[in-house]
Amino acid sequence: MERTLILVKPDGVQRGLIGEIIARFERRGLKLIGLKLLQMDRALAERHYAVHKGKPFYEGLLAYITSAPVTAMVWEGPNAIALTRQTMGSTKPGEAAPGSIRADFGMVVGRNLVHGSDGPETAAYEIPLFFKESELVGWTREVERWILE
Ligand code: D4T
Repeated sequence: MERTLILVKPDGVQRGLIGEIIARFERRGLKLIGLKLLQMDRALAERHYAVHKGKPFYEGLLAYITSAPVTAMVWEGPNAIALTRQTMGSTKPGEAAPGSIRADFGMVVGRNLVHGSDGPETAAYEIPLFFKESELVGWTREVERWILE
């Protein structure tokens, strides 16, 4: 089963959209195995966004992601990374598909509400930044056979 790190970013938390965003992944059929609310500090933000260091939007991105709490989650399922990215929509809300989170709630790239790992290696790097293995819960979902074949 594939795992991915999803963040509800500070704008999503401030706007009261945590539940709405969780509901979309939950309804899709992904399984939640980790969840916490935290305030990211600069050190964690630098590690999380290390690949963007030096880009013109880097400092603004760090200021934004550390400006208020985020909700960190790990979701699990077959093809979880691609499915969650489809549910989130393209990075730029103006290019996101209607019905996606970023299209339905966002307007600009610097307030795009959610983060999701963009590949298995990224997920393997990002998940331990936010969760110890002991904080991830392996549980049996009774409706599994009605969601997965
Ligand atoms: P995240 O990492 O937030 O899920 O976004 P994506 O995976 O969809 O997009 P990304 O890594 O290319 O960008 C990371 C983060 O930087 C912000 N950003 C991006 C920005 O403020 N200005 C920009 O021009 C770009 C490309 C938004 C997401």
